[in-house]
Amino acid sequence: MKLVSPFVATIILVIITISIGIAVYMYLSSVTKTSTSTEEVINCLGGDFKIINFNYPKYEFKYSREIIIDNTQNSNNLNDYQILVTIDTSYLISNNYLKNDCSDIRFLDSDKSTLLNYWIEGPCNSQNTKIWVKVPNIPANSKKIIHFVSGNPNANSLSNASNVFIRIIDGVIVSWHFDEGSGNIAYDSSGNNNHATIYGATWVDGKFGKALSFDGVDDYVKVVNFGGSTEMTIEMWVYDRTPLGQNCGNPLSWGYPWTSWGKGIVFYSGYGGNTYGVMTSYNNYYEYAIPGSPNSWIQVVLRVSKSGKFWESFKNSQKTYHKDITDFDPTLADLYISLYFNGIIDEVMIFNKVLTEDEIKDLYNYYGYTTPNYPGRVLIKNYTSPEPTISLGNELGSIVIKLNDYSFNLYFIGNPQSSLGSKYIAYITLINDTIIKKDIDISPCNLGSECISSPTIKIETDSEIRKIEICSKTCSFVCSKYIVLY
Ligand SMILES: [Ca+2]
Ligand SMILES: [Ca+2]
Repeated sequence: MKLVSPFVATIILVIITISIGIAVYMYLSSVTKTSTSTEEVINCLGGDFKIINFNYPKYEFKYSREIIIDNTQNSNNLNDYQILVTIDTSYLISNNYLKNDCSDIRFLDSDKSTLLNYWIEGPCNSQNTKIWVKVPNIPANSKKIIHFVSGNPNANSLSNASNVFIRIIDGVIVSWHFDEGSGNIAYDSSGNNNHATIYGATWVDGKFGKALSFDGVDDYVKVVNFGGSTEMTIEMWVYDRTPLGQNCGNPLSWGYPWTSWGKGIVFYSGYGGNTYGVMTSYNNYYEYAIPGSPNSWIQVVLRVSKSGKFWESFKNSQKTYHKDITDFDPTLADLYISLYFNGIIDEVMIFNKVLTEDEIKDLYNYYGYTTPNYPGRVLIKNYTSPEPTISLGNELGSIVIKLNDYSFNLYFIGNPQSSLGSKYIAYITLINDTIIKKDIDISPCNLGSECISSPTIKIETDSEIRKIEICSKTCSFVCSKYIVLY
């Protein structure tokens, strides 16, 4: 093996350093703006390294537009409120104001700097792209402006439904909001296309938006049998107009358990007088399980479990009845909303699983949004009445914001052979003194090569970084003195 003299090694090192310097300069130049940081060479047995390409970009977004939230009709302060913004992303994409995959969308609070959580319902590249944004505070009786921004090729998607909604419940197989307000079809927005036909029922204001009113004589809604499950939950809102003590029909009948047609599920309100009974099989005759409340909205829930051998009912999220059962094998037929029921019904949801009590409470306390764009999911959101209206305001041109996605590489100097290939740990201290630990694996490389760690080390955090220390196991965990301060 040919030895390299210290002089030659120094020359090589200088050339490499200059090359890397140019590369780093070119890299940083490609980012619009970057905060300043210090770099310090770390001395460590078996090889020295330093952090390069440290990147805490303040990206420039080419496009921004005001979003006007009009809450003037509402006397409530709204906190962590989910609003729906509809944007023509096809226009933005065709004008190079937005990446083709909508990944560079951001929303900023009124201060034009605080990033807001959002979720792109979709579809991207459409004239009507639906995007949900969680707004920390919308004052009562007033207007508020937030900002939509886009147009940065370096930005990655931050779209995340879990960050926007209170809870996401899966397993929904039917969701009728009854918000159409006209026509004779009630659309299922669970994504399963269980659309129902309306016979005689009329559109009225409901618990949430519109609902259907039934005359107690011959009005009903029907959907052909779509099958069920041996684990099920039915949830609905009921407004009963029948006076106390009178037979008030069935809010929901799924199969006709009292005939030879088979076993099914019925919310039966009758001889007990405004007490909703539940029947889960032919051999399990009516149980008067849910006390009624004439002329007021109540949430009615039934959950049935074959595996758990029980069924239970809830009124306004409170459990009202528990029944042990030995079996549950419904032979479900067509489902009817209302048979001789005199009242209003709204927001019917059916799940192919047993909801937890917390999920039932959230459906009672908040609003369950469903969309075919996210099939099988209920997105729990805040609700107020009247809801604030959302409109697009002025276009404001480019805007510069910080993104909390850091990245850096490690660059090795000198003779790194004894340290490369071993594991390093980055200790990242945030402004609030939280420390994030991150393992770093580095492949061996030869002296004279560009020994840059790959892939780039990325750190996503909601906070700013105070300092980064790189600790090497081959240095007995002696840590570097590398410090970044803002
Ligand atoms: Ca409704
Ligand atoms: Ca009628």
